[in-house]
Amino acid sequence: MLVVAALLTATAAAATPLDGTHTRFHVRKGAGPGGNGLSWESAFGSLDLALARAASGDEVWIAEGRHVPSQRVQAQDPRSATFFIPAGVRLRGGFEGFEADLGQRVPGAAPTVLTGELGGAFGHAYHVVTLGAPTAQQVAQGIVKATELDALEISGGRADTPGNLRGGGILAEGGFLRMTNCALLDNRAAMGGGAWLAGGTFRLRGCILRWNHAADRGGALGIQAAVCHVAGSRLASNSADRGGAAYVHSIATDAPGGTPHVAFQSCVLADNMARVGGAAFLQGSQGAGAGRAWFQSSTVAFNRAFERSGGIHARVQTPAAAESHVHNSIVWFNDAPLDPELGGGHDLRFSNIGDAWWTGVGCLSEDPLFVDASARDLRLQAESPCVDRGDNGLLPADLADLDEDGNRWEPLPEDAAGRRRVRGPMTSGLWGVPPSALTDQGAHEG
Ligand SMILES: [Ca+2]
Ligand SMILES: [Ca+2]
Repeated sequence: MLVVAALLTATAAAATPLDGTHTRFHVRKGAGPGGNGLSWESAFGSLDLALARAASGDEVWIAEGRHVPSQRVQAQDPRSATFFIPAGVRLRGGFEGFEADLGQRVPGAAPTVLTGELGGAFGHAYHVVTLGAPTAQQVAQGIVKATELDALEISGGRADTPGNLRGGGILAEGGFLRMTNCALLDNRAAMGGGAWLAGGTFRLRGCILRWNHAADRGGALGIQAAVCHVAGSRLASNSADRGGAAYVHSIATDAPGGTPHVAFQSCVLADNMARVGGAAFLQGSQGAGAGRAWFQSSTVAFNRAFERSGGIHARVQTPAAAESHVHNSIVWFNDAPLDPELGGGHDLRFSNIGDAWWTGVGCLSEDPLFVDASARDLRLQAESPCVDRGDNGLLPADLADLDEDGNRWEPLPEDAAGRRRVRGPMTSGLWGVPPSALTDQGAHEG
């Protein structure tokens, strides 16, 4: 496995500014040597130094600038350099380098970029970030904390070589990851260009996934045998052979009325491209667990497939056919020679589908009247037929905690722009919403 942790065994942190048990480290590019990382004044000059010391429950604050990994998984291979995040460590970016609390950050003002561009003749790292899975001891003791990535841009990974074909931006096999307000940009792989998320639990909130590419499957996200809840996020202009934005495989069958394993909520999937499944490809299976995903209060538009299923493809295969559940959503203006919007098996409810062949309870097929489709402003005009045409009873639980209030079991509280999901005073009725306030179809509340 990795040699990262073994490389730096010196100077254990003395102060404990977090909670008496855990440590907050600081990283500032250009900081001189000898710092202990415990304050901005004594910041580490590289993220590698902090990651070598951080353990579950610790936090690393990273000041703006481009950060390049240098710790190699294989000593002889420069491209094996990666930021290895031990399970349960929180990485936060977007700092200018003076802040004492998170609220002092100004969104977008001080981008912290983790890049796989190694420079010189080295080219690109296979994986910009590699997620550590919890140890067997941590699992046995039930002390697995979430690994967190917060306000970071992750770009320039290239998992394009045999042995390193999955997860250009993020390689996560197992573990529990929360990713908030991050951008995955311009990463590539054979599978899961932006991120390969397998065998763990993943919650993405307020993220942008753009310009990622997979030669095979899952331009932005490859999801396999995992729990993955994506909310308030935009997946745009990604490409792949199958599943321009997302590829989903081996998902355990959701119990009726149970918690979806894979869900996109208040998300926009637009301008993605693939051979099959312009936005998403849900893989069938010859064994247990086909691809299965829920698109809830989301907009899937302007995606394109060269062969089939411009929007979402759910592969029909025996014995385990894939299936999507499209609820309170818009699937419009996608394009393909065969099945321009949807192909395969879909359960559609209270959604607006561009191809009138597809129907379901509460469904319609009328131009959704986006505010400015050509500029990809996919909010709804006041006259849009999608306004108040959703079903409040289909509002999903806030599985990714979109509003960060710690409550994952309230109804989805926000739209893709962070505005209240259902208009009207939250006083009574189903989900605490008065019957007169109805949710809209699509990612945006009109
Ligand atoms: Ca409404
Ligand atoms: Ca919440």
